[in-house]
Amino acid sequence: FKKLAAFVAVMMMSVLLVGCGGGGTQEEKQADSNKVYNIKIGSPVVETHPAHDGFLKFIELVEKNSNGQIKTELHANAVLGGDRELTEAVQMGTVTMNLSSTSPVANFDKSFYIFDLPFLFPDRDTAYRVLDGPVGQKVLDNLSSQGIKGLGYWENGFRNITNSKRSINKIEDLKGLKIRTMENQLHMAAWKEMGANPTPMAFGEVYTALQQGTVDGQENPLALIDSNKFYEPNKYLTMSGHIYTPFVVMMNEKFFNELPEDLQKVVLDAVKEAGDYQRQLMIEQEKKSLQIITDNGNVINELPAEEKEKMVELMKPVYDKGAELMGSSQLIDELLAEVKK
Ligand code: TF8
Repeated sequence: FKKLAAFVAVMMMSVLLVGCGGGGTQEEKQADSNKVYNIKIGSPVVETHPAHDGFLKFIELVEKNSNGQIKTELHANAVLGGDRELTEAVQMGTVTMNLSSTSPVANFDKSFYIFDLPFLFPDRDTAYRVLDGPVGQKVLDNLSSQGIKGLGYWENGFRNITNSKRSINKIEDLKGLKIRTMENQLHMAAWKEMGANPTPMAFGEVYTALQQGTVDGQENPLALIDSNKFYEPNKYLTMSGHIYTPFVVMMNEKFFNELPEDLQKVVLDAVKEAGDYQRQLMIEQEKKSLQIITDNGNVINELPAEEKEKMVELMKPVYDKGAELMGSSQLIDELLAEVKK
């Protein structure tokens, strides 16, 4: 009898162990297929920006492909906060999912600084290829140390300068200009190098700061200059394309890990497909935005090619600073090798 009891005990133990082993048993799969998961999305962009359409596409895809197991709620227009607040909320789990420019995320994981290197990507297609390749994935995976699952990259875009004082035709025109930058040390270093006076500030405060003259200018991709109406307080737009900023789409890691594998795939595939869609929309949006800014009577110029060349030279110490901030130049070297491929 003792032997039998011991045998039964061992059996029960192993049933329990299997039960804890991560969704392996039939009953568990059954239970999983009834469970509903709610994704609370925080978006920092206004509804006229293509990243909002990206989220709408994501929602359509996950709700369809999860057979009703994934529900979503979208809080747009930065009502739950901007890049930094939303990323913190996703880290804590009070928001499930968000997107942010990669630049403020460097304050969470320093490998994100690689995307702040000026004049890194020659064009969008190179950016897509590198971001969606091994280096991009490595950087996404680094977010794991912060309790965040990096899901993929969408597009914010190539940044251009607006200001209230003058067209930027040569680097010297930037001298003393008070430029709002993102909260990112490499961006600040770049503007200092160019002779401007960088002021880091959360995105939500930029319009008022431009209006009140706390800063003279700011830099962002055309779609954001349009959607947040920076062309109203700033009459000068200089097409400089000095940095390409990706959006990184993130999820609370614990939430992601608790999803059954098939739903994890539904989420990842939806981020990818919605991202392809959003990137496509951005190309059209940039044309529309430029038209809107033009129609508003703004003075628009291209930064002359030879000045751009000078700027590229001037940015060399910023690359060194990037290596210093990241503790090594290894990732930068890997990235540059990918860009050249
Ligand atoms: C910035 C960024 C932001 C975006 C988003 C709207 O300048 O480009 O505009 O990350 O929060 O702060």
